[in-house]
Amino acid sequence: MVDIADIEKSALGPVYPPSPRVVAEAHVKSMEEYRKMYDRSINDPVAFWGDIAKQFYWKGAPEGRVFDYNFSKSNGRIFIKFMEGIKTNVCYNVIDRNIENGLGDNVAFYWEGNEPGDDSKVTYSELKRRVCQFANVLKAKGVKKGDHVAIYMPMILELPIAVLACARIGAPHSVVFGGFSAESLVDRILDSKCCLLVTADGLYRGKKLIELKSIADQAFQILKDRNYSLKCCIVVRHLLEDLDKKGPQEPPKRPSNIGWNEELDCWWHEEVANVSDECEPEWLDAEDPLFLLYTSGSTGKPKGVVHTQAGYLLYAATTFKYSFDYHHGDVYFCTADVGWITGHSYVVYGPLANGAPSIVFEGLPVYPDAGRYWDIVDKYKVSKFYTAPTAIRSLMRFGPDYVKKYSRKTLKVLGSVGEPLNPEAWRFYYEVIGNGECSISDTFWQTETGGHVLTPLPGCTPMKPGSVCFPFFGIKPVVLNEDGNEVQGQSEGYLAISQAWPSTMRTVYGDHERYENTYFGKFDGYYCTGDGCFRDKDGYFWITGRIDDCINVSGHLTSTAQVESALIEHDLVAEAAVVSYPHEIKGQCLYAFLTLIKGAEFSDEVVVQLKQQVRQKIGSIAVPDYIQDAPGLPKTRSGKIMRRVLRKIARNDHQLGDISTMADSSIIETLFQLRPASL
Ligand code: 6R9
Repeated sequence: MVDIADIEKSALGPVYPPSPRVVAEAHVKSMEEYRKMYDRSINDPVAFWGDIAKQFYWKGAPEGRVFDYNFSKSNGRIFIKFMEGIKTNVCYNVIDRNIENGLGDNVAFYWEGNEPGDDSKVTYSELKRRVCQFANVLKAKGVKKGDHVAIYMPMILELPIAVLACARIGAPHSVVFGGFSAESLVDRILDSKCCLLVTADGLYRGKKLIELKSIADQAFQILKDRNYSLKCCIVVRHLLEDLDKKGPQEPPKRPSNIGWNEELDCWWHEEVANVSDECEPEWLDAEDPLFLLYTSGSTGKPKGVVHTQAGYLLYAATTFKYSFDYHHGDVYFCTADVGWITGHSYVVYGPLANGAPSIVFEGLPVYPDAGRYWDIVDKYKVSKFYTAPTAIRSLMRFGPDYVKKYSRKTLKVLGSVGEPLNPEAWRFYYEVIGNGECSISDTFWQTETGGHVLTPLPGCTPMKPGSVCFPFFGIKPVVLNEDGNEVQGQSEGYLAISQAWPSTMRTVYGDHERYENTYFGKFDGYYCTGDGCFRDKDGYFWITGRIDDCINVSGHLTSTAQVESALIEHDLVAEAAVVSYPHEIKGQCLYAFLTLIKGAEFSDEVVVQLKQQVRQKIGSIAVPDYIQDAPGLPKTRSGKIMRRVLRKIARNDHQLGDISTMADSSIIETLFQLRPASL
């Protein structure tokens, strides 16, 4: 959580004027112009989005109201409908339409591999051919409109190609981040009933080999045990191809052992060799689903967030254009993995919808050294750059020399997303990385929102370090108090949104009730973000952090309940409670309190086993940094674990506040004494 007192201090200044480098060409040149556009987007959304929609391709016309929604459970079912009745295809709009506009020979994606020097690129025309080929492969495997396809891949070009091929044939994709475990992959495949998996032999992250196919094989075994079968598994020959091209290397750059199931597995390169490179897009309703993407839920089970065609396309395209002030000729680099929403909206759909070249980067910010991002920036002449605070903070630790080694003279806009960008990191980003000449876009949004919700606009918004500034077009944010009443002026409270925008998530896949309860249940009539915020006297928004049971680790939301249930599955564990703990680089990390079963002894060995268990059940991003012995946990009389108190104990803060509801406070002193020695 960000401290309100710190925010209040930052809110008083300094304010950074829009950077001169971007002012001259900015799409929105003044706050006055922003307000005019913003007011129209709120008061007449149909006209506002209707004008933007004219650049895209549609068949027919919407039936009934162009934009219709209900945000209030007391009025019945929650729904959002945008341009329903019109037909379109997102893949056609982000590829073919650009080719028709003369961009066929322009680069759509640059690929930069884990190893410097390992790179490639694809133009819009080539991309169309490759996407059509893969779309035909999917069709040949029996994938039809409405079927779900799971994608579990490294950051290689085949990843956006698979995504776009799904969009072309109307088969919603469900991308599972390549760092997730076999069990997480299984949970997602089962929940969304995917019929096919696309994966790769493996990848290197820095020097670490990740054998993706063998993790997928473990997943198949679990699926088989649960009587679930896939049509097929399509495997990209990524590391092995490297071996074919360059010969054996030291260390061997390939998975040690690729399992192969003749009935299920097939090679991507063999399949695409046998099909046509033309594929008529499937014309879909504006409200047909485009993709599912899982996000952590506070009750533990991940939620399949559903986005649809038209609204998502228009919102991703428009936010990309304005939040990064994109112009023809810009080269854009977003460091996010396509396994997360940022990769969906701002590596794939948003940039392509604008005909931009987007960089797909396979590697890490610190490999081979901490200058890698800036090396890429100079190599491709990147002008718009988008990353996460955790990366900025980790590079900050390496000092300015790694940055200054590179010219970075093409940079204009520096974006940030995923968690609060604290003022210190903001200044490093602005002064060191951007040489004090670039605009910072700290963009607040969520998987559920599809695109940016609060952000400054480059060349327009005067910036306050640490603030996400103002709402994007179409977003009507409100600050609510505990009772659900809107508070005005300078205020602190729950960040909610009072009117639908085109890319509001439509449902939780398979559980509309959970969707209604999670996002619309707390405050009737509002979409509740689950984040706390502060609005200062000038109307600037500041995000204070999650107010539910999710913790933001390195920009990835992790559900404490899910980690707790992974820990509890261990034979020796009776009870577990996970809280956040500040971490210099990750922003926050996980701190677990464990009560072992009677007679079991807490030891380093148990800690190692438990970390291993979480890694296997969820993935390494969910592994707690600290695990402490807890012979008992502080609980309310109704039996609820008091995580608020555990957070204080983890921080060695003896000011516990009101503990009158605690059933038995005798355990507190013991817990303070058992804090790990490493703290
Ligand atoms: C895009 C993405 C969403 C949660 C969100 C909030 C946090 C994202 C932020 C930010 C402060 C920012 N968050 N951007 N907090 N400042 N600029 O990250 O989606 O993975 O669904 O996470 O991330 O807590 O609610 P997602």
